[in-house]
Amino acid sequence: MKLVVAPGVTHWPGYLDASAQSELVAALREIARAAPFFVPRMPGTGKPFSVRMTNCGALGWVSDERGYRYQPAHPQTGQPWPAMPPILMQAWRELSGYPHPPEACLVNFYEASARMGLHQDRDEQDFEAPVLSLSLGDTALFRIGGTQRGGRTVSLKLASGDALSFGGAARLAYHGIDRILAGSSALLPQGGRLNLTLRRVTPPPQLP
Ligand code: MD3
Ligand code: FE
Repeated sequence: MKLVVAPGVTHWPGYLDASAQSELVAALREIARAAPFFVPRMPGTGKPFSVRMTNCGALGWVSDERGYRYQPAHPQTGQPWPAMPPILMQAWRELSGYPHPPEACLVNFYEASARMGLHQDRDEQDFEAPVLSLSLGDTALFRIGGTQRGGRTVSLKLASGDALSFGGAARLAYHGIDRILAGSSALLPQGGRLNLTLRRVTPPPQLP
């Protein structure tokens, strides 16, 4: 079942069933073994994020004192990011409506006290492709507004297995995570929430 939450925002509650969620958690454990979670820092100030991050796919999003960017290697190991598992490529094919494959999957880990302030995702060169989010573990209270900071916002709960896509008018919307509902899921034995965002970073190849 799909719900259009706002123009460009589509929600598929329970898109991943229990077995697909477990399969994805197992794939993420392998990814985190090869590309350990790191603590991103705010450009300029160096203030740490409360969310920990890693990536899979050709490119990964990183943030440190020098700025936000996509890069092909892990900031600490220098190794290329692990490949995107087939279950993520399948979700992109089924839900994105975009004819070219994703290049980056940012994996965010939230412990119970972690938050993500309202922001826009604008480090990509291609805003034609949607961003596709998959949630695992504890439910999050997610908030989305318009393309101007300070406009009205709506809140949505994102539960384990939910998919959400942001395209068109919503691609440059402000959004953030207000809080995590600790203990709402038993998927991750130690609790917390994983969010995966699949993204196209560069424009698709041009036909001659
Ligand atoms: C709306 N992540 O990684 S996912 C992020 O739950 C991020 O970890 C949040 O915001 C999380 O940048 C929210 C939902 C989401 C992701 C990308 C968007 C919403 C979006 C891009 C444009 C508009
Ligand atoms: Fe974002």
